[in-house]
Amino acid sequence: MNKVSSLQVISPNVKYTEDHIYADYEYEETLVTKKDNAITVKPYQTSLCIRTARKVGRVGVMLVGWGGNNGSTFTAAVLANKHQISWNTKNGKMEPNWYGSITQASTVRLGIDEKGNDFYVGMSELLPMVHPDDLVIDGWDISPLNLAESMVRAKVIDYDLQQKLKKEMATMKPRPAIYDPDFIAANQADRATNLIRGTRYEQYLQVRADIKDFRDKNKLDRIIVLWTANTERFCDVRPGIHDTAENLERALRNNESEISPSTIFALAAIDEGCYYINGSPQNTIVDGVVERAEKMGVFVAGDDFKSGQTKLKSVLVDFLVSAGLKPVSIVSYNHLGNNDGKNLSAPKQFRSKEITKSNVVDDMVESNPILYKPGEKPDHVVVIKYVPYVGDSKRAMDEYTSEILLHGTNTLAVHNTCEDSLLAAPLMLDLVVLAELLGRVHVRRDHTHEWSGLHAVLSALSYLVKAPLAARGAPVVNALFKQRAALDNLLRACLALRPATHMQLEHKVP
Ligand code: NAI
Ligand code: DG6
Repeated sequence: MNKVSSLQVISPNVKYTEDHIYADYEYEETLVTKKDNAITVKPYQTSLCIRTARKVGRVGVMLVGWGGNNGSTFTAAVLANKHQISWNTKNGKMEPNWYGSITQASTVRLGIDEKGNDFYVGMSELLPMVHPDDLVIDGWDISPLNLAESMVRAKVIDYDLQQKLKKEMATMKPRPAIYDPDFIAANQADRATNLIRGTRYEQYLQVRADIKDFRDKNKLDRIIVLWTANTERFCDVRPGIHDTAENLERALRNNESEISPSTIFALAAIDEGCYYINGSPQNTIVDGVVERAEKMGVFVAGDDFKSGQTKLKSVLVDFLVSAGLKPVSIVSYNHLGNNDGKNLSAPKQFRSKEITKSNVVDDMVESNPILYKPGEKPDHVVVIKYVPYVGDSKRAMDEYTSEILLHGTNTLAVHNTCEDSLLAAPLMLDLVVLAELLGRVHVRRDHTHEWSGLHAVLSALSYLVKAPLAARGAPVVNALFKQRAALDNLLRACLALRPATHMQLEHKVP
């Protein structure tokens, strides 16, 4: 079970009842207007009541692509931690951990102690969150291999740990899935033998039946469906098909070929009251899906886990631009040898990934008109090569060239060996844990208003993805530590705690 936090906020703005945490929160922003060359700044405040349900309930995770490297590694990590399984390696006996998970292995600055020193707590201690040990896992895969066979195929988990997990993972078998060869690389065809047959609408109904079956058998209160299947090509978004929930449903019933398997999974999940999270780059969550999620009062989030090379990119470019240095050339090369890399060796699937790996610097560039003229961007190239020998151990090599004082240049060259699935699995956990928590958060202006959930597009999870989805009209933030601060401060707000400013005025003002 989770280390139940003894954290208690003593404040006139926080009230604990048996079922909820109530927080009266003053949200402050600054309104800036610019007219000609005159800039005026006007602080404003919005009072919010925030309610967090304390009961977590039974939480299920259904992975689309369960038999993949990420899915089998995630499952192995949950079981190894749950059963506290140790294993032997050439470097000695190893114990399980959740390194790489911000909910399980990172801390949030809470404030200062009586000596004026910063005080940190584990993120999962701030508010009641589902514990990884309590997650119930299921899912689908076009490949028929059970999870033990999938783990062996993935070649990610140490051999001795595999041996200790095999028995339990062999009992886990992915449900037949929706396969459309038009959306993933042709080189995936040999895996595609565990399939839901029939029209797209019949497939949708089967996925809904699977979710019902999983919920009823395990008596679940909340299910989160997480896509960790192969990258699809972008679907050609068409008015009259993808633009509204009604059109999407009609098109589905008409077996429209431009509705992707991932969009069918998303619709089925949403219609079963599940949250749907897209761990891959394709444009699954079209407007019709968002509208459906809004009507059903569930979350959608994505796109594309941000696990290694791109995560570093969003830090380095933020550092350079905020230091007044001008990145003018970014070259992101990588090669990998897992099945993801095999699928991405096809042009249309590569294009999906190229988009999400490239757009991640846009907000940082646009934040500094001193360095960049309107529309000006660094040269930015993404290269992905499939080299079977290296397997899941992706080699990322990046070069960042920036203009510095008096048109000098600085070049950063980085070699980053990303064990892709060992980096992605903790993010999968965080996406599930945080989505489940934020589903128990409701807000209202004051007692004269009804409580409402957060917006259906859960942009609060942007720290974990490359191409964050946001509510219509909302700005997209990719700078990693802005994303992290936004998340930390949202969790603090649920306890009526002001945003962390790191000003340490206690030590600056006499
Ligand atoms: P993988 O190829 O090992 O696993 C994908 C699984 O999905 C395979 O078992 C395949 O049989 C299955 N599959 C394909 N189409 C399906 C469908 N329509 N329904 C159900 N199952 C289907 O790939 P890996 O390494 O696990 O990555 C999974 C996804 O996560 C990929 O899209 C990848 O781009 C994305 N991703 C991976 C990251 C990482 O590994 N660090 C980080 C960011 C994104
Ligand atoms: C090619 O890089 C394979 C991709 O699936 C990436 O490994 C994956 O998207 C992780 O991306 P990044 O850029 O965050 O390491």
